[in-house]
Amino acid sequence: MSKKIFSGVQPTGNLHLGNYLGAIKNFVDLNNDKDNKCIFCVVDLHAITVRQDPEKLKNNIRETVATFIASGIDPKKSIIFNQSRVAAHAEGAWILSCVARMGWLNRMTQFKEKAGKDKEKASIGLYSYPVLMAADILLYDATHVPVGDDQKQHLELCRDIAQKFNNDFDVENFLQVPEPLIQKEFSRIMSLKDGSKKMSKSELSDLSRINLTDNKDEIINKIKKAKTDPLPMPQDIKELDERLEAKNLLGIYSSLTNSKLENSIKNFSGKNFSEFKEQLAEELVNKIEPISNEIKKLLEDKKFLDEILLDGVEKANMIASKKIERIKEIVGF
Ligand code: AQP
Repeated sequence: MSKKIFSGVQPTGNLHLGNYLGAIKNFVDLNNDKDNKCIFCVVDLHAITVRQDPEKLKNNIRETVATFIASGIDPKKSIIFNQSRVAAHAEGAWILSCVARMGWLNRMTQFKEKAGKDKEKASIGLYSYPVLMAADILLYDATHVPVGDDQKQHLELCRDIAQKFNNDFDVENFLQVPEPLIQKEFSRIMSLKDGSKKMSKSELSDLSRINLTDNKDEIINKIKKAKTDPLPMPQDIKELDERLEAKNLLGIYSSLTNSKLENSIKNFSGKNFSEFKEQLAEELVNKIEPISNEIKKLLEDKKFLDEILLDGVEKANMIASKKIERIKEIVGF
């Protein structure tokens, strides 16, 4: 069955292995299926929910496009564009924010995590972020949304908003209720320094993540320094509940080698971490180094990247502007 795919990545710099294994790798597979219509959005409106340096943001937008292409997304097959240049996203977010309920947003755990203790000082945008995300998806009638596990709750909210809009305005099936595409295994990659925290762009320590722009030496060094525990490698999957760092590293290894976690455990059972880490670093270098080199090469050709965005903006605008016009008519504008 042909799928309409929509997903976004924030241009907040430091795109990392978690973004790759949790989302971008999946984008590439979907892009390669000729039956799918894919739209990949650089969500710059989302990025400014926390303070961004305007000059860095410009570069990060290009770097995100370069990362998509270097990872294997073909801009001839998929639409790649940045959100701020398609006005329907901001307009749609406002209208849907009048449909979404405070109680729904109050349950969003990502806001609680990102706002931290000082909620009063968080931007309103950070709070209403999931409503903008719903507009992004619903404007394109997306049937499937590939995301990492951390976005599952936001996608459920998007489904609730679509259903409430359709009910409130008595327009059955007008907004397509999308299905999440979350990988069954390894959908949340954790920090290399703390197996209980997700790998993240905004974590201060660069040693906590493998950036997609890291070179071979950086990758090897980060894996050498990755936190483990004093025991030998686990022998049984049950041990992993208590050994979060081992679980994360074995998960990364399994995802990279397309193997079952149980098989990876069997391969390294009882061995020293150092032996496993060598193999893991080798797999990572094989996967990430070519992407990193390609990103750097693409970034030298800003014109090429800007043209891809321009072309994508035009195509996205054609779809989104029609949908927002219908939405406006339905609400009575
Ligand atoms: N650690 C992760 N494991 C698996 N998937 C992940 N994703 C992000 N981190 C992990 C997925 O990557 C896609 C793009 O994410 P994003 O850049 O739009 O936003 P994010 O989830 O807020 O990313 P970060 O790294 O966590 O950024 P900060 O530090 O700013 O909060 C999404 O599909 C996401 O699920």
